[in-house]
Amino acid sequence: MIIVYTDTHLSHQPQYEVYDGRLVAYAETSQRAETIIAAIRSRKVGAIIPPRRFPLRHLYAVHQKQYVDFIRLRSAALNAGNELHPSYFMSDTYAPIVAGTYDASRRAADAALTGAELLLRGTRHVYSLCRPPGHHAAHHTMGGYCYFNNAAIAAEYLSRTGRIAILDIDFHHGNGVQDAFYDRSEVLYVSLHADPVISYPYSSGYTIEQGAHEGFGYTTNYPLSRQTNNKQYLRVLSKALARISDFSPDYLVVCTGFDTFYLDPIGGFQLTADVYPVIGNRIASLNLPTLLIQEGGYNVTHLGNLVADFLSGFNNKNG
Ligand code: Q9C
Ligand code: ZN
Repeated sequence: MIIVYTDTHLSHQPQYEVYDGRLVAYAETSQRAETIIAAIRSRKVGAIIPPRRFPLRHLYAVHQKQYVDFIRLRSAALNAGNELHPSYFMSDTYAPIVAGTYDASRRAADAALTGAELLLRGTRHVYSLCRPPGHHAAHHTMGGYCYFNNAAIAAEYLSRTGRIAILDIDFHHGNGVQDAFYDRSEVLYVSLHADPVISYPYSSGYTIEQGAHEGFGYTTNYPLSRQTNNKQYLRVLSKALARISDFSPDYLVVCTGFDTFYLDPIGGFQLTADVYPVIGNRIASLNLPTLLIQEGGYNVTHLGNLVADFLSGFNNKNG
């Protein structure tokens, strides 16, 4: 397994998100990525390389140019320590812009693209430690701590070479990824997430959303109760993996979130630490060239170990 990481994300340091009109501490902190990379290093999960720089056209393949420009120009106009809560290009109030937002988001997309390029060159497994995350970012909207949709950008790039399956195991539905490929039949999107009746993003992730036009049948949502335990989760994961296997993709992209952990401060099913290596192992058993993209996970005390456990289970697919 190759790990793609840069510390450019350290320049993205929002202090607050607006939650029902009130300022609350920003949950998507830089400590998240720091604790993950520390655990990866100490557990020797794989070689760590920096992302290569990719041209903007890869971002424009998923996002509106005006939207990308907006993030770049607004980031550049801010002084250190200042924070903009824009009125435009937003799907919610959880993605403020600070001076380092554009650079960090751009390099997160580069990390995803670097992983995709490695797969094209024959590497079997790559983990891109993207921060900020991406799966809530849509064509011209940021939201849910996301600015550029790292997974969709990588999947779009890979889709020029083959059929792509995207598995989303973040606690929240990946509305941005679903939207990007909703009417396409050569990119499958399958997501397990908290029932949107009770959880963010509320507006999408329902079973009835199955794709449109040519893409009908190529989006599959599995909304789950917050009470879901390890055994119940693994049962639904098997169904999701069977759908992916039926599709017989050339590449698999995984939106890898750890906010499914029972102690997560903003999400949380009833999943315990010992299930993460099993989840990794089961996904690896699909035997596909796989790009793992970091999404959510907010318990910084446990996050490093959860990710390292998951990646170890993934590495150990025959064990
Ligand atoms: N203050 C991802 O996991 N809700 N985004 C925050 C709590 C927003 C999560 C409410 C959740 C967005 C990538
Ligand atoms: Zn999430």
